[in-house]
Amino acid sequence: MRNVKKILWEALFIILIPVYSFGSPKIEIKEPWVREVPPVSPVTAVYMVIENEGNEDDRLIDVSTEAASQAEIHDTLIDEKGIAKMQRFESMDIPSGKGVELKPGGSHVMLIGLKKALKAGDKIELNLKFEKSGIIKIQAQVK
Ligand SMILES: [Cu+2]
Repeated sequence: MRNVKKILWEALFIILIPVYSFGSPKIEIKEPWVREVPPVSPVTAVYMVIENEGNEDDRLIDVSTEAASQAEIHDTLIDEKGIAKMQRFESMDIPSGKGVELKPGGSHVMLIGLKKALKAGDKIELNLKFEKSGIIKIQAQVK
């Protein structure tokens, strides 16, 4: 009897594992926008809310755009003197059920080497590459 119970429990376990491990992130990008900068500025920042309604974490691993020669993932950190400094990261975690807000004074996508001046109202296209969700194309408005 003991053995039968054990086998039943094991069978149940084997059935349940695939059900519970079948998770996936569900990424949605909300309110993307680009900061308008003077035409002489070669850099600007892109902000947005990255939501993950899925049941698995994801990670932003790359950003590219035709509008700039380089796009980097940055965060703003306060150093020991209280001065805000930007730091580059190779990736950004997008936890399941939470998501991340990229906002002024915090994390952002830095565009370096703007190919043309961006005026308020212009739109640029960005490719956000996620570890599990793949590439998501978005349009961000300059404002
Ligand atoms: Cu930056």
